[in-house]
Amino acid sequence: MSEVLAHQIATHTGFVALVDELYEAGPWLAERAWRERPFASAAALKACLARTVREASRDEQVALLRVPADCRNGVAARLAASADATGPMQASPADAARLRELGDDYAARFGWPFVPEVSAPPVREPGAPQMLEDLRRRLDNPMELELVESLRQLHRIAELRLNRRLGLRPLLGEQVLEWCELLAEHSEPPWQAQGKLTVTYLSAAHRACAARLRQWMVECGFDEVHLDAIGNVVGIYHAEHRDAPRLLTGSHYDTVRDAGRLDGRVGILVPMLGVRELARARRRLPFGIEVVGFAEEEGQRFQAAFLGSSALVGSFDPAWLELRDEHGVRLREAMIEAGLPGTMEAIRALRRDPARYLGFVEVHIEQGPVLESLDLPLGIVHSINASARAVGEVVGMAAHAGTTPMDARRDAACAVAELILLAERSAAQAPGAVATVGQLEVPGGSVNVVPGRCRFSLDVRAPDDALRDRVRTQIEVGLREVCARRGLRMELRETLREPAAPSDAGLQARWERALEGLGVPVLRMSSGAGHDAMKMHRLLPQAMLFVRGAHGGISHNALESSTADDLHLACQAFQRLLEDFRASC
Ligand code: HGY
Ligand code: MN
Ligand code: MN
Repeated sequence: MSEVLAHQIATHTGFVALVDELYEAGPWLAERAWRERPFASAAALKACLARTVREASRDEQVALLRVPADCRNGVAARLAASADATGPMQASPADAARLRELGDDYAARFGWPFVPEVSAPPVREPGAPQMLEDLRRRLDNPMELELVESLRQLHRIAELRLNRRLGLRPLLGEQVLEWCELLAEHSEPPWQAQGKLTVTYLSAAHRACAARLRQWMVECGFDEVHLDAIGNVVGIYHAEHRDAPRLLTGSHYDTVRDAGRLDGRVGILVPMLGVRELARARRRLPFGIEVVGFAEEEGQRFQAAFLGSSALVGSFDPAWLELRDEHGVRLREAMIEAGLPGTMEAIRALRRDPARYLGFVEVHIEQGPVLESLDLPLGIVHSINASARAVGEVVGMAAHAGTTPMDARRDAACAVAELILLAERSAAQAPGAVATVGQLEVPGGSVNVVPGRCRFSLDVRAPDDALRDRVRTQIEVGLREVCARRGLRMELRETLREPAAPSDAGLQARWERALEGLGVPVLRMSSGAGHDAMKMHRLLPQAMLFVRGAHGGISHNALESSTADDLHLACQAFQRLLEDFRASC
């Protein structure tokens, strides 16, 4: 903990004064948090204050959000408050008027003033248009969800005030966000023109991201940087002795369509900064560090996922080379067009020898609500859920929408509609399971034609393989019954089946020691999302570190975000993990 903070909170008087400066809460918050001392770090103090608010009464929480009664309009006061935290926000007279109008609507609907999301370096101050968009979005929130969101923003304002008070700048976290913003400049048409992010395997945008990652790795001081036969960007920082084992780490740089800017990328950039700090200090560890920017994890362009990490564990299926994308381009052709060999010989050569590695770690945004709901910046993954994906098609009979009686139809889309609700019901009845039909298409459909064909995707996940399989089977059997009853034909083709991947206990313990050293409360949690770590699990002991996401941890959505402070802690945790390995070498 910084000297300044330690001194400030050494006395009850100083502590109360600090908490009041951060939250303008009156004495109750400080009094309750004071009982929780000592605080191992600023992160521990922040987590304690946030938890104290979360455990307070609803009236106390709402009172925290209410600016002094004499403020004419919450937005104005919060604009002033945000100015206090991050500098004034510019607004045109029209925007300012609209902000006040929506701010009044907001206060009337929720009973407290709008607490805007304040931004901090490197993200530019969003300005009035962004605040108007946030206000409009949050005006639609259910009451209790908006209370949580508002309190989260209050904690963020308090965090920025504490940083200013202590002269703290989360510079490593800011660097990660800045790099994420720069990588997000590369997106595919038509998404780019809409200001949205889509980077699928080996597109021009994908290759531009690879080039940037390579350049940054060189600038960070990696000894070797190369693009491998799959398109993985590989950076190696040697140990004191070249033939020493290496720690393998990394994540993916491809994205889903209309993606967030952090998914995958954070897990490449955090370790890159770990190496940068070692190189700047001219330090060598008793082990090497190999950072991999996996080229493909999301399975968006071709109906196969984890192409990058599959190559490293030797499970790349040769049949994948013949897969075609929506334009009919084969995977092999896309590779060759991107300057890659496109041969199984080159791909097989990428398999890593497990004897040369200490294990695999991956840093990733949580992509879920748990850390934010517990006001924790980081979490340690104890297992990654099992998953199965499939694509399917139901075939009936196209017919005239106007002349075909309802009891004479063989409507493929109606069958898939039943499937969607069946999938939802099956998963909802199985604790921890999830099922999603994320893609739906009536090929060549017309407004006045009964759908004769309907294609769909199916994604089923669960904490263990048996539950995943039970839900998956239930859905498939149900769909067969629907098709039999409706006189339709169906086909279902599996495209992915990944077993649950329990994290290595030793690596988890290293992450735990890293968090304890930072004074961050340790939470072990499962991952509902799939990650390269679940593929690397086949070859090496693995464990992941999760970083809290903002906006309820939303992901695979442009709202995906995290704070420089949380990402800075992730960088510090990674550095401590390196030191933990060094101490045991
Ligand atoms: O789908 C997933 O869980 C990951 O984001 N690829
Ligand atoms: Mn993803
Ligand atoms: Mn991911």
